[in-house]
Order: sequence, then C-alpha cells, then structure tokens
Amino acid sequence: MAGGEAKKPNAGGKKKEVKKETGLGLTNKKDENFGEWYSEVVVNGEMIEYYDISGCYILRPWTMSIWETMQEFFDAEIKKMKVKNCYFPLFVSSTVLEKEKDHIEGFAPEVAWVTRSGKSELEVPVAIRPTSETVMYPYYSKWIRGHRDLPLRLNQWCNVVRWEFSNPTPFIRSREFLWQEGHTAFATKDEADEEVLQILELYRRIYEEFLAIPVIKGKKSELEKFAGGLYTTSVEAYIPNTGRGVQGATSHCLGQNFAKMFEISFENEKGEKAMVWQNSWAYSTRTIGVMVMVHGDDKGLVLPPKVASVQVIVVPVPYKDANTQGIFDACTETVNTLSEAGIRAEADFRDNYSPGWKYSHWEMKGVPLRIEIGPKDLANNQVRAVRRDNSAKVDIPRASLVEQVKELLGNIQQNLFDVAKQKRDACVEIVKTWEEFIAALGKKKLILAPWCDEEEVEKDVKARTKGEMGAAKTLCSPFDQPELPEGTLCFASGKAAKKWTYWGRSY
Ligand code: 87F
Repeated sequence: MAGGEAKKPNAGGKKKEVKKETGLGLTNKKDENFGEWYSEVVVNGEMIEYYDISGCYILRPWTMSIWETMQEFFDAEIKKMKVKNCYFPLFVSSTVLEKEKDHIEGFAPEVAWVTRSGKSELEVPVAIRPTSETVMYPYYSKWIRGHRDLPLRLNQWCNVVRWEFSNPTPFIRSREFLWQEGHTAFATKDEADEEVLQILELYRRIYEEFLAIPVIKGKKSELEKFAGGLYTTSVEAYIPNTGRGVQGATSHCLGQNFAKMFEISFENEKGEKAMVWQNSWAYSTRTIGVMVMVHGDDKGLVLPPKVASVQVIVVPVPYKDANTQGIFDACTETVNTLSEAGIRAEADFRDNYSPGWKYSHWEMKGVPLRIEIGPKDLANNQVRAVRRDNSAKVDIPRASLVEQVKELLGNIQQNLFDVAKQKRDACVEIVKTWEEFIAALGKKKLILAPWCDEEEVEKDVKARTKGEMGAAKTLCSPFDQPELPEGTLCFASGKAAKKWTYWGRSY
C-alpha cells in the first residue's frame, strides 16, 4: 500500500511538510513534440531511468510488472503447446557465430565483443548474443538423432545485445533488451507451418487483448524477411503521431537452411536420413514502448487494466473538519474489498502530498481507475471513480463496488482498443498510383497498395523515397487480403499486381 499505514495525517502533532506542487505535469505535448513527450512520459511515469551508456535503460518495477504479466500469459500458452524453457549462455564463440556468415554479414556491425579480462587480452574474443541461432543449433544437431527426438521445442527468456548506431529510443530501439526466443525443429514442413501461425496468434493476443493495440498479421516481403529463413510472418502496429509502422513481433519458418548449416538431421521412420524443418519466433520489451506511444496522452502514461500492476488507486480526500479517520478507514476497506475480488488496488495515504498532487501523480503513471473518498462520499456510503482513459466520473455505492469496478475496468480496456483502432484505421489509405502513394506518405499514412511483389521494385521504392525521415518500405502483406480485381496494376512498377501490401516508414 503506498504510504503504508492508514493513519490520520499529523497524528503526532508535528506539522509535516507538504511537497511543492510543481514539476509534475509534462512540459511537452504529444501532438507537438512527440519524441520529447515520449522520453518525458517513460521517465516521469517511472518506467525507465536513463543510464550512462547510450542506448541502455533501467527498467523500473512499473515496467517489469507489465513485462511479467505478458510473460505469464505467453509462457503458459507455449507450455500448452509443449514448448519447454531452457537457458543457453550469453557468449558466442567467433567460430560458431561465423558459421552462418551469409546471414550474419549484414548484422556484423551490431555484434558486441568481449576482448579483454582485466588488463589482459583474451586469446579468443567472445561475442555477446544478438540472437541465439548459432548458440543453440550446434546442440540441436547433437540432441536430434531419430524421429522420436522430434519435435524439439525450446524457448528462452533472456536479454540480447545489438550495438545499434541509429538513434536509440527506450523500449523501441535499445542496445540491450529482454525478449523470449523460441527455436523449434520438426520432421515435416507442415508441422512447422502450423506452429508459425499458432505463435503469431499469441503475439496478436498480447497486443490486442493485453496491450489494447490493433495489429495486422501478415507476411514479410523477401527484402524484409529474416535473411536466414524461408519466410517471416509478423504482427505490425502503427503509431499515428509519427505515421510509422512498427514490427511488433516475428514468427519465422526457417525451412531447412540452418539444418543444412548445422547438420541437424534425423533418421525418419523409413530409416532414411532427413533434414529437420525449423522455426524461430520472438517478441521483446518493444511491446511496452508501442503501448506507451499508442495510449499515452498529455497527462502521461495510460495503462490498459490487464497489464497495469495497480488497476485502482484509492485516494483519501480529507477536508478540514471532516471525519478524517472515517475516510481513511473507508479507503482501507475499499482496497481490501477490491483486493479480495482479485482487483489490483492500492491506497495512497502519504500525508506529505495533497489529493490534487496525488491525482496528477497516478495519472502520470497511467493507473486506469482512481477512486476518491471524501466527506460527502463517506456520508452517502459511496465512492467516486474517475477513469484515466476519458476522465469520466461516476459515483459508486459501496454495496456494488466490486461489480461496478470490474465493469469499468473491462470498459476501459475495450475503449482503449476501440479508440486506438479508430485512430489507426483513420490513417489507412488505399492507393493505386505512384502519385497517390507519395501524397499519402507525405500525410504519414499507413498505405495499402497493390504490388507486383518484386524485390527490385521494393528497392526502387526505397531509393525513390529516401530522405531525412527515412525511406518507405513494405510492412507486410496482410493475411486478410482485400479483393484484387483482375487487371489491377502495381502502384510502383505498373506491372500486374500480385497482392495488397502495407507500406510506410517504420521504426
Ligand atoms: C543482429 C546481430 C546479429 C537480428 C541481429 O527474429 C544477428 C542478428 O540474426 C540477427 N539482428 N537478427 C535476426 C534475428 C532472427 C530471429 N532470431 C530468433 C528472430 C526471432 C528469434
């Protein structure tokens, strides 16, 4: 409980200092200076603290509890799918890392190396994992012998390091981040294909059901897929303020590329040697950054109830001659009643802050619902509830507290999703020609266009849209394809269009 014991303020007679009520609000507005607003929100909302190494951030408890809620869900779901957790070392030897030269090539500048211990140079430097294919697959080769060893489905929750040089952003692009990485091997491609989509559905649920963010499920282009794999599927989110798409999570079918590289083969039922089919999939703490960007407002964070570690904050509003102890007791009882019903509620009894300061503080931290209890509420045996998402106020009789709070939290969760979806949908623009495409890009739209699906054309679009803001690229071809009438032409090449694809600038 914030502030500890529910005691009447100044009970000891000594006058406590009431903190200055300044410096709580945000200095930047979301619509005016998005970048500065974002940094301010994650710091003032007590999610992140900046660190003295660029691109590295401290994840505070307010962040970790959100991560843990998603982790609990995802971990239980993959266990139902018979995925087992494991942990592989943080370090990679240069020999294995370079084994898959082809795909590592493009990533090489981001790999961080340990070259020294104390003052002496290591004989052989070791890399810090940027992802664990090369760490894990030599052991898959050892562990998989016969068809009875399959499927092999492992996952690990860990940190990875990618020494990025483009501008770091908390959660969205950091040099170290937390994720889960799943790595699975099957006897058949069909089994692998099926799992790719099962995992992608879990990622959709994390975004839509937990974080209240609409995402688009689809397939990445050849240019944008994971180069080491066969095909990549993803969930794509969109940030209306910047007009950028953001890859939310990826689920790859690796085909047999890594199996060949690492000699991961098995003896099938007919006694023949066969290569395994592999998948890999991941989501990271980037999810949390997307949540902040989509829902946050000029008062700070806005947390969806399903992931908020405090869903209801109870604030006593004592008044000069009022029955202060009575108000405090009502607050304690309210927290107890809600907690017993499984609602995450706390009271803020701190006596060195005014109620108004507390309102701003918990709004900054994004708590979905505030309950105020003052003399009038005490007299009427009610509480006043104030929603974080739309500031709506409602008086709730204490007799129906649990029911109504549950309903309100459900409504807030739904409303956050609905509003985010409306905003996203309002930014989708269907274009048919290059001129329309350029106009839509200038308006920061999420562009849906008929495309010939040729790599050279995507490269050409990138080159032609290169600028200060970054080039436009494909985000994904949605699985949910609108009808493509016969004779539709590619917006960029004028050739026959093969599919509808989302385009835009992205993170
Ligand atoms: C950076 C440095 C070295 C991304 C990197 O998406 C290697 C890489 O392989 C690298 N950045 N990637 C691709 C990661 C692919 C894949 N790995 C397992 C996933 C899901 C989890």
